Amino acid sequence: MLRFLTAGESHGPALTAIIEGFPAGVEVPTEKINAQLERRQSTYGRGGRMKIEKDKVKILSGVRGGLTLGSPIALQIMNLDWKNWREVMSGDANEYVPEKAAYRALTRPRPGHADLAGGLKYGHHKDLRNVLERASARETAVRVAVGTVGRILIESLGCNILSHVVQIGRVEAPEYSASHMELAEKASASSVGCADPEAASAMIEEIDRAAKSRDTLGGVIEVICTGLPPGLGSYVHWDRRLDSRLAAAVLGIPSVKGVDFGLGFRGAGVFGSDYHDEIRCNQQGKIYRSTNRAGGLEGGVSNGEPLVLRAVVKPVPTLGSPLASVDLKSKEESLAAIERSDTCIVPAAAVIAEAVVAWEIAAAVLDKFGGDTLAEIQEHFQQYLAYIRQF
Ligand code: EPS
Repeated sequence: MLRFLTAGESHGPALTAIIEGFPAGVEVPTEKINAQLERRQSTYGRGGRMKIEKDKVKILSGVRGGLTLGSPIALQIMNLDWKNWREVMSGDANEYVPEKAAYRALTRPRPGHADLAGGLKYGHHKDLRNVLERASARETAVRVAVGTVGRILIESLGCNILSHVVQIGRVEAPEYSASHMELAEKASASSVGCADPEAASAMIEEIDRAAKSRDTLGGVIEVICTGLPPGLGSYVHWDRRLDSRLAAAVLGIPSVKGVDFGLGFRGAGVFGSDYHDEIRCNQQGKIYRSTNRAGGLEGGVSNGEPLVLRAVVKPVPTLGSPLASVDLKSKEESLAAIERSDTCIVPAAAVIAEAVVAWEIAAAVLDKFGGDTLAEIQEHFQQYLAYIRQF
């Protein structure tokens, strides 16, 4: 079973992850992980924190000379902002300065953030920083590192993952007709991750407008995975459905409020005859679909078509012009706390979504083709492809 855990506070010394159940013999270059970390950081609409952090992964265990050993893989990303927070955040009572921590205490919860619910749940109402430090989307940095390890595995089997931004605020990109490769190239050349240059400029203007009025913006992203064989996931039980596992992983990204597949929510008003993808057979006897409204999954099982997943991302809840809240110290109504934050994280969410999707697909691949070494997995995979080709 492939699994991972993460630990780390936003302004703590580091983010850490431990991966368990990953096969031996996979080449994991740190540069590949760092390239994804940089993609997550360099998108338009981020705040001052991204000028401080330069995320780089350190592989602490489970990899030797670039090759996985089959043992637990420990990954670490240092928080460069830690030096400014040591006295406020240190776990070591000798370094911790209570007066400085009290000065940074947060008692006016931000609507939309985990502050209030988390403070009540864990008894942190006297200082909601104890909530926000872990609820912060900073943690997604290490999830991108973990997801990239999974991505390397599935890429070695011929799967590819890309994403693009389809909406920011009121600006929607037009439907694209480009090939997946072109879409990926154009989206990664855009600072907002949008493949359509005109829409991308309008998105940038929309973000600038929001920043000027000290407001924030959400949007919609799309992840596409090509090269998946049919048969990943299973219809036999709800928690083995690949769509339910992917949706859980993507909803686990802070700010993601909804996930759909293929036509998804847009298919609500469509007749069944215009929704479902007819099954065809070409002259060489190959079964195929001419449409992919299902988004690559039927009955919770991959069907061999590209996986297409969308996610809606809510606007960042930390507002420079704050909404009404209550000071938990005095119980008086007051404005929510203002913390340094981002205007729009939609393009970053697309990179994070790629990573968590890659991870879930890697887990599904190991469920189906499992083995302790990459060579074993590849052999099982090739055998299965040969069997599938008969149809
Ligand atoms: C975040 C608030 C901001 C973001 C942070 C997530 O951090 P800070 O409070 O330090 O300015 O920049 O995101 C990251 C640090 C990151 O690496 O993505 C929040 O409250 O969720």
